[in-house]
Amino acid sequence: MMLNEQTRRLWNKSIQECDDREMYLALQQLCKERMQTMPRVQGKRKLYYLSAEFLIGRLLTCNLINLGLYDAVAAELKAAGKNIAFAEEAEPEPSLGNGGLGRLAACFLDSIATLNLPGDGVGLCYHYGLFEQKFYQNKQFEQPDPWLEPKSWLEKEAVEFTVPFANGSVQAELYSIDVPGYQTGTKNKLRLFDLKTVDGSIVADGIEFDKEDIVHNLTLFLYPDDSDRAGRLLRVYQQYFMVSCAAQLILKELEEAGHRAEELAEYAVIQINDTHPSMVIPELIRLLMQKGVEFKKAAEIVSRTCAYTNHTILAEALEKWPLKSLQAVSPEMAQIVVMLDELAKEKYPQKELAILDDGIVHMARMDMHYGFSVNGVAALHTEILKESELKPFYDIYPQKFNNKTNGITFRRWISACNPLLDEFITERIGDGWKKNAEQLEQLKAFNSQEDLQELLHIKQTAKNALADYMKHAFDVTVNTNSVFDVQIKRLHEYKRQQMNLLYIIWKYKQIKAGNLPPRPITFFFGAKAAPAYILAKDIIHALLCLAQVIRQDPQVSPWLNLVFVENYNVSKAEKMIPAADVSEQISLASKEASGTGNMKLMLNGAITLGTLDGANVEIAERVGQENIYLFGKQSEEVIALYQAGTYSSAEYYAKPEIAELIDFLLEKPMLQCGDAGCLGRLYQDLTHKDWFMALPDLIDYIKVKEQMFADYENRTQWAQKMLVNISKAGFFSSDRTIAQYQQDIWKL
Ligand code: 26V
Repeated sequence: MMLNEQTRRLWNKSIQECDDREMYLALQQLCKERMQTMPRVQGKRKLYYLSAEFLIGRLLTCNLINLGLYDAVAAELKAAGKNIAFAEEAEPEPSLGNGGLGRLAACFLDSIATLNLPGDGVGLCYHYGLFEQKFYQNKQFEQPDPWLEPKSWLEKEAVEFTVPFANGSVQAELYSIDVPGYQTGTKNKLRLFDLKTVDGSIVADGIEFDKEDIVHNLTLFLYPDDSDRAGRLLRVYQQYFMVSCAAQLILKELEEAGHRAEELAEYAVIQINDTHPSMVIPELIRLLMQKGVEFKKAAEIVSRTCAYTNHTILAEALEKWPLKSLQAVSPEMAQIVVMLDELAKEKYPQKELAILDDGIVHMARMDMHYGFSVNGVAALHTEILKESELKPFYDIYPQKFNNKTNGITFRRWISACNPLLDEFITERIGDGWKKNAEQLEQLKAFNSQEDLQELLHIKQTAKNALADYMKHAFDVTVNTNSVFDVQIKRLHEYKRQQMNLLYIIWKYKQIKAGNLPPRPITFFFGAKAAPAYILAKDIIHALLCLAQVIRQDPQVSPWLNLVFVENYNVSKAEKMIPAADVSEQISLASKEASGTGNMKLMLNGAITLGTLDGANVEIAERVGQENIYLFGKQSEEVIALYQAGTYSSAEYYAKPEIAELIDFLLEKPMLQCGDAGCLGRLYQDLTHKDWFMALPDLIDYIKVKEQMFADYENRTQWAQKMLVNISKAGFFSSDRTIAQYQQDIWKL
């Protein structure tokens, strides 16, 4: 009944008369009204999770679930002859993140609210998000991805701040999105700042715009993680705008709660999500000094308020800005950075500990000196930080370092995206696991033939649904009897999509030679490449060309299919993950800080094929050797190889069995589908550089993958592995991660 009232009020129509879009908006309105009257989570100390990215995905389904409305509205729609899925599909997806780091922030917001902890996310309201990926002539092109509409989840707040840039001030306005806890009756908020004078009309020709027109461009796009030079200063402007707004908001709320500026650390804690918001440290100090707090005292207060999370050891990803850039954006803030550097040097004069070295500001170093906590995002990652990457800091501040293995919200990554699996679990062990995920362990006992058959049936249903989607959305036909092998993540050399490519070439050649696999295989990829990351785009090109080669080969196409899903995003993930049989987690050991897709796939009963990297290590520990397929060099060996500097890809290319796979890139079938320049560049890289060592792991990868496909044929045994993976996934709930942040860092 409640929905019918809503559609009447909003559209003066019955449910039957509404189209999908009207239905979506009615449901959105229903949620928003519920949330408006919900009280905020209360507590003494409040968390501010500062992040340049919140990859929240569509919100309707999860909000309905958390508000306890989902079943009722789904039933009401069904009674009216409608399917809620169509309304869900009418929601535009905001692309406010690059990948794992942004999606993690979104999962955390859900868990923070669900654990009834007072904590808001603070970030930027990008109008076009990252970019929409289009394939044309087997290449990636980028388009703006607008998501804002007149009626959206955003609410305008009556808060405006002035952000003082060197060359004039700009005005910021605040929007927020309610974040309801799962069955808590309370909410937090995601606060997104926008530039008042932003102007989308300056964008032309894809995603090109005047990078210097700050008063019009500042909140148009999310910076892709590997962008061009011209965008860098804009990135500093964006970051300073974000943290200046955040700092003003935090001090405003402190004051409104009746506290003094000096009491900041007692009433607020700031989690700095990677170094993108690190300038909040000098900015807060600057604002405290304006309120009369002396510099050293202000630095001490802020140091007790800020905590830093590191998400990567890749040197090229650790942010360093020329001091000149900071000065060009905000001389006052830059001056505080200089003072913080001098203060740190009084105690720690060593070069490797310097915030400011040779005119370059090392953002992470500022966080480590002037934050009270430094955490990595998986056990292995934190150990590598302590032992090598951040060792000089671990030596002087051992008490600051701690690990918080990442997690994912089960509300989205099982209840919303795989309702049949949710039901399978709940029928057997009750619904306690939704609030206490470790209870999933109890599922292990349900391993009768009947249970296992039902589990396989659920997987098959999800595969059929994905195949239907691929048909109607892309006109791509997928064999639902094939194995679904899935690699979905940003395109990066260290994640080694190119190694998967070489496997598929190997398999192609095997089939040409008459060695058929036990059953057909579909390789799914989903990945965006940063627009300026040439080699990543070359890998996409090679995969798309190979897909075409296979499609056009009547001898191979019944057995192999390579499907590269265009514009991979959260809603595509929600369709692909429940359908996956095999989860490809094949990064070069030591390079993937954690990974979170690995957790989502495991939770949905996919079996991991992976290296001992990031959280794969902890997955392997839990499921045991029989329930995961591991291969490749381990992190110590890789780290030693880099230190020795002795790796030579040419030595591997000298092996004929490897050479014939790489050579295929430049053979006639590929050249007929693609661009010799792009394919040649990839060939050159693999044969002469291969910085992320795909070749040394390749033969082992092929061997283990073959074993995996053979084992897949014992369906009962495979289902048993699926069951173990699901039952051991409880640890990877972000509720666990957040409980640990709360206990060890935030103490709210
Ligand atoms: C940034 C850049 C920028 C410059 C070029 C290369 C490059 C490569 C990687 C990155 C990623 C920066 C931080 C990040 O997104 N880390 C991811 O964080 C996830 C959540 O903790 C984690 O699961 C992923 O393993 C980690 O890569």
